Amino acid sequence: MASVYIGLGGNLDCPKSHISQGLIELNHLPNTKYIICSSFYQSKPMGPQDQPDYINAVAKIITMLTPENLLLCLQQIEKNHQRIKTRHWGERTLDLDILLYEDIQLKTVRLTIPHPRMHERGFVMYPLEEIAPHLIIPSMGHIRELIPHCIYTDITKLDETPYPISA
Ligand code: ROI
Repeated sequence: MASVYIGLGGNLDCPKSHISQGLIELNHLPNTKYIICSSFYQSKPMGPQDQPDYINAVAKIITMLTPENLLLCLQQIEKNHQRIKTRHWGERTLDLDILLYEDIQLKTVRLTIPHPRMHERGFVMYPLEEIAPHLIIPSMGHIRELIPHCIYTDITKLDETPYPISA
């Protein structure tokens, strides 16, 4: 089984429920088990500012799916949430990104792991640090050392977590 960290985010139609529901769908993927999720974090949009604030979280799963197959599954979950591409860096109901897959480094046309811009994004790095404070990110370094260099840091940790997943 591979340990994988997934970034979840959204800013339309009650994003907290989309994220909570997304976790349940992750847990239902073949040969995949949900392990833990961070609290919710709220942040200003990176990209056009005339859109609602984002809610983000990071989850850890374990899976036997390959990175490519996992990506296809995540795209299907996004579709289940009526995710429609409106404009570049525009609003969305649910966005799911593979951040890390074990300590694999991979670059194909469809997929780059580790996620190439994760280290800049406070809305990824803060929730990731919450659930993996000792993580070392391949080719980037220790999470604690990367966080002070984040660019997008206008982020608030909410006193709420996604609703729990029962076994
Ligand atoms: N901005 C924030 N704050 N959070 C996101 O998850 C997010 N996702 C995106 C873009 C549009 C780049 N901006 C974001 O895909």
